[in-house]
Amino acid sequence: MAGISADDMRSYIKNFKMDNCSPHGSQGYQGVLLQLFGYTGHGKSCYINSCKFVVDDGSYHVYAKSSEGAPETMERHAFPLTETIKLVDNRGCVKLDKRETGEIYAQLGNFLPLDKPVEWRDTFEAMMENILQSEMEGESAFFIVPVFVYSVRQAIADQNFQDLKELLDKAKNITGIFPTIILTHGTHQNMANVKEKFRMMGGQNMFDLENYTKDDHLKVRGRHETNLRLLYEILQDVEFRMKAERDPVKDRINRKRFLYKFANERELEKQKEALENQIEYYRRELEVEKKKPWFKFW
Ligand SMILES: Nc1nc2c(ncn2[C@@H]2O[C@H](COP(=O)(O)OP(=O)(O)OP(=O)(O)O)[C@@H](O)[C@H]2O)c(=O)[nH]1
Ligand SMILES: [Mg+2]
Repeated sequence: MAGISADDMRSYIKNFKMDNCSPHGSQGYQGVLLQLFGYTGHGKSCYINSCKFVVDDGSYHVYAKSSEGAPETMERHAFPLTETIKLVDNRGCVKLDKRETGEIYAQLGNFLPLDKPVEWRDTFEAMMENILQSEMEGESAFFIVPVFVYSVRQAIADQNFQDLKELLDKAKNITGIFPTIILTHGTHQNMANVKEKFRMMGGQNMFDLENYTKDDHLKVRGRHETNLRLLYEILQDVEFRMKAERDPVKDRINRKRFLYKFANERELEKQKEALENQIEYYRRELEVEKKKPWFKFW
């Protein structure tokens, strides 16, 4: 690999401090939160274990439980990678409908508590409750980096393209950063096609990755380097963004504003749908009535 060596990348990651990012110092940020999100079973938990493996450079441990088949991670958990960096394993989605995406945005905005089950709820009140409850948790100011984990084993069907694009766009709106896209099962034949689709959605920071897993964690130089390079690039980007003046309090207010707007629009859409269903119901009733003989008579 040209440029920086694996050891230097590891050392950069381990010694990364908010204070050293810019002439403005830490600007009130305590650390970096890598917020992993995406479909269930696409490799979020494995990615955390892989990161710990390559950064600690010891033996492989399963920190974040992972499995094939049924959804595994139902609670948000945060795993410290270094003193400054935490990896957050968020609940994965299945359908990507408005119920799930609402909670995904709440997770991304860091408004859902850690170590508690994440439930898909879709009312305006539930979203406001998330925000209010989060005020009672100790306020910590993290620089949030959204990281979308997608398994290349699943090709992107045309009907899913728009939903995925919207998810990534909204993740950008809430965090201020277009998500880094990690493509797991990095050696799968679908890679070129999936990558092209994400590029069309606006993806720029994309990385192919073959995760280390419980059954396959023999250290391989290429895999170690790819994993380190990914973390290194993410942190370089944080450093770049920290050069500008920022304010964690304003960041959080913006995230709340986004959630409020999203929940409000979703509520209005639901009401509109209910009204349309009601109108359709009465229209059909009227048709039935019209066909009755007494109706014709009058
Ligand atoms: N070959 C290969 N297998 C992987 C890779 N990433 C994950 N896996 C396997 O895919 C399965 C699901 O991975 P997880 O990390 O548990 O997925 P998740 O996104 O955390 O899923 P949920 O917790 O259900 O949301 C596990 O059996 C992993 O061993 C990869 O890059 N390559
Ligand atoms: Mg998981």
